[in-house]
Amino acid sequence: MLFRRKTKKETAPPQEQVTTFAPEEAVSAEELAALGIEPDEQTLPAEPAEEASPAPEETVMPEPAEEETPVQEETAPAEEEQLPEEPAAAPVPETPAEQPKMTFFGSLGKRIRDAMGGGEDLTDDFFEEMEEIFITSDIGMDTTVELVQTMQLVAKYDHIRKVNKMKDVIKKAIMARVDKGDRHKMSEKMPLIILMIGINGGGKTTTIGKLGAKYLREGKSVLFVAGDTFRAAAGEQLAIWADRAGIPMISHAEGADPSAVLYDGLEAAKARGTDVIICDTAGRLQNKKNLMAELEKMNRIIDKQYPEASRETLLVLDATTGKNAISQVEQFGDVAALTGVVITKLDGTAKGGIAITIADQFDLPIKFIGVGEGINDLREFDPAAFVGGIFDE
Ligand SMILES: Nc1nc2c(ncn2[C@@H]2O[C@H](COP(=O)(O)OP(=O)(O)O)[C@@H](O)[C@H]2O)c(=O)[nH]1
Ligand SMILES: [Mg+2]
Repeated sequence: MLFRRKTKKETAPPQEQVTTFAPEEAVSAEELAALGIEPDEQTLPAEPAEEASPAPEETVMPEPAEEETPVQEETAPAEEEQLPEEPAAAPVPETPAEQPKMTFFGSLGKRIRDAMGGGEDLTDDFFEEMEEIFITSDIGMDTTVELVQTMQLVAKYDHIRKVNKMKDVIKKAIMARVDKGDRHKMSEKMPLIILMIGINGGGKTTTIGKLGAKYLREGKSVLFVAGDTFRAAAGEQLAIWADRAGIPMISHAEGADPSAVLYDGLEAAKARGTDVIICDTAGRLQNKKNLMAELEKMNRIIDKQYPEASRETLLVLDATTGKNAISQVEQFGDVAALTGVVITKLDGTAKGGIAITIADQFDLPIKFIGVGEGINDLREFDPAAFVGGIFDE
């Protein structure tokens, strides 16, 4: 479809892509605005005196101490290794979802913070280091180059001359790629039909369970539709989540036509006045033609049965698959009109870089992130909180 914004040019060596950093070069507010960055109040350029004086803050680098604390977050899910396909065994955490500190930038965040540690002058060396950190953190070449160029522009505009003053610049550059404004929000118009698509094992069924529970907590009525009829286990697994959350579910036997299940689901939802209908699907990307036909048929059923309902089609992506997630967006983008993505398994894997790449490479908002296997381990995607996570904020 039309999501792909750029073509890859993975072959060129990184060094050749970085423009040389010339701090004195003028950057206009328009140039920043074109990148989606709101320029700060322009300070007068002639003020490097302040930067040059050995300001006492330069030694304020408390990060390493904080590195030890995040362990505390790992205590809950640190039981046994879960086998795939068996979330039945996963404990249901009864604690309500508060917003713990996000740790999905593990090594990426630490390496960025380390690179900013000294009070050195800002030169090409810093940008080359950033480039290498990005590329080795699941951030593709195109996104890396754009991030570095944006950082250089912002640094020039903001008259940043020291590497330890780069924090806001880095945040702004990443935000410019990741933040899609209101599009991160789900449609608030009820009834809402959510189709979940994505490859097997990505976390669709688990996300449906969590999302259903979330809507329920918000006072909405919810119905699950077991549209993954390809494997019996898929329906059983969704039934467990439905039980857990106390959400009704419509299902047919294994091998049934998913559209027929959806049809029944929509009839039930209309009769009950259900607010949110969440439909599972089978993620058979190997048979793209079938998948496309199946999803088209499901959409036709919705057009016919419930045209007044609002809709979301969410692609569920497993962060631990790294760059493979990119080709999944391309492939599923070909077979469905996606309205957003959910990035799962961002807990403890430190693969946050892939989220930056996906947000940058596609015109698609990240709607939710999965941060564990428990029923409360789903977060609405908040760009500022996400980017703040790099600096442990
Ligand atoms: N750690 C972690 N595991 C997850 C998350 N989301 C899903 N899983 C696990 O990933 C596996 C596959 O999930 P499932 O929902 O069955 O994927 P589906 O095949 O796309 O429906 C299961 O073991 C889930 O418990 C997450 O956010 N964090
Ligand atoms: Mg499933």
